Amino acid sequence: MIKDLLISTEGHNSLFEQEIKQMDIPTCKVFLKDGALLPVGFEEEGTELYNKDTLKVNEAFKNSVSESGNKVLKARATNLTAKSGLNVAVLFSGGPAAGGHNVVVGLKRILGTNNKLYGVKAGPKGLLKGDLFEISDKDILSIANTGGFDYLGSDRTKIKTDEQFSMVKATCKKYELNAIVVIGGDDSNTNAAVLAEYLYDMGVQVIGCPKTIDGDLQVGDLLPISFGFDTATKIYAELVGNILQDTPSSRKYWHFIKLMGRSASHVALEVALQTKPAICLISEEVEEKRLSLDDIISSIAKVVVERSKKGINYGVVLVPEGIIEFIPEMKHLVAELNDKVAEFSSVLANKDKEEKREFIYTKLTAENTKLMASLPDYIEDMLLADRDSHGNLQVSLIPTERLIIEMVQRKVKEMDSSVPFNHQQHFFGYEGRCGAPTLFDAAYTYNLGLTAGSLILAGKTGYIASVASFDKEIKILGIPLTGLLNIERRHGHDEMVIEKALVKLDSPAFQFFESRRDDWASSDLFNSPGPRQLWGPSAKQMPMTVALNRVYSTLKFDY
Ligand code: FBP
Repeated sequence: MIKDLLISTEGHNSLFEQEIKQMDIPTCKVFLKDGALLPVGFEEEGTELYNKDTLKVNEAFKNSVSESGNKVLKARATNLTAKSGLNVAVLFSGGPAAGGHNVVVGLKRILGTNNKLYGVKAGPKGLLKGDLFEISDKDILSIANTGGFDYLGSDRTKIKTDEQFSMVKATCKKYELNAIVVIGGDDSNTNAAVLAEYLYDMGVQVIGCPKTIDGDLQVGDLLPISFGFDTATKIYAELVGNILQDTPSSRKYWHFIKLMGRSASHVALEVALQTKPAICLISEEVEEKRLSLDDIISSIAKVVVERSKKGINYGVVLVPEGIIEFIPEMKHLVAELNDKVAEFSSVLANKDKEEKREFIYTKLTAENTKLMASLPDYIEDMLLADRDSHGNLQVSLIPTERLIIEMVQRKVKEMDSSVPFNHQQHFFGYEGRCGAPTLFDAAYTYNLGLTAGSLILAGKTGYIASVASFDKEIKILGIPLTGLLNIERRHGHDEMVIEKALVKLDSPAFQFFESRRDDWASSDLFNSPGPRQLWGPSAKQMPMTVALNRVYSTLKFDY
């Protein structure tokens, strides 16, 4: 009997998965009429987007801007009459984030039975290769509320060459596509903006959906957070809470925990608010206050020594994954390395690690050569590793936590050699990306799917779907992608990309953290938030940073 039960749970069918696939997903009222699900129409919301490079962007994206005028759209209360005969493709792009499957579920349901939804296999690469399949109603039942991107797969291909554009056009023709939905982060939605412009003449609509656990795809009240952030931070907060609980139990270790989040420190800040560790570094603060590596190390060592005087020889330090690029001296080095790695990519490709280092020393300024040579080999090698196809340094591969531990150890010894400093290092990253979505992410993503599908049925192109105002009267929005583009340096030259939203030091979330962190450092005030819940007391809790920054009066979301 038990053996049969165990066999029946094989293939994504644990008792938990059986239950969540059946779970009702909270749905925004605007999509419901007499209990039936209906697409919404759109009207102008009243905001026109403008930023520092708008004029240049408007010039490069003439079609999209002439359509949208860079004006934000909001759902109209009246529902659209259903369309039929459309062929829509959906793809995941970039790193996985919990809830992606529910976007597909929402899309499929809102498009209805008279339109076809195609899944693109393995991300943008699949779009180039024309690797699509039709999504059935049965598939949808098996993926609802499940984690991961495994139903379609994903990749990080940037679509930019003429050859790639021709391949996309060929795919559109082959499947007679009317629309493409790109589910991705800042780089992937840059892809979506470019595709919308390029496919405009063919009449193929392109709509983006905001995904990334990093939480750095945000547009104030219009797009408070990307999906996947809530699930990832709740998973990390559970693990960090468990480690915090271990520290006064075993009383012997300092734990240095690197948390994923390529650039911005939203993940680290959220986890800190949820758990209250002794120390949490915030990359944006390091950059703005121009803290050197030595300043950071000294501040950590000081806390270690002072806690030791009180008999507390343990603690937790949260380190944001991307901090290395925010330390001013390292930022200069990385910027120069990015240019040189792009310029000499073919030469570097044929060299081993040691040869790469020797070669690059000859190409850097004297100051950067000195800094590079002072770093341990394991950091140097990772700084020279290949960038991803969007030109990003692969910070998840850089063991920053190890570097910090080694330097803190030396500093503590210098300050007071009697202080014990035993340490452990961790990296929480991949374990947060594919867990089953929290109720927040499950609802958010399903409604994003309904929004993206409605934008398509309303004939819109070049927008990113958004769900906002989580505290009351959820708003359904379409934000023009061109309004989010800025010029940044990538691969050694200027490119139009969606700017990453970083932690602001004048934001309510950072300021609350700043007001509490000294107390968290001097005595144990940590808490353990426990496992994420789909039902139970904390099921309806939204990210704390979102509630603080959007100045909500509640932590509970409401559909
Ligand atoms: P996205 O921006 O594509 O969502 O990916 C974010 C991320 O999870 C980062 O936090 C991390 O640095 C990176 O992906 C790791 O990438 P990879 O999966 O290529 O190792």
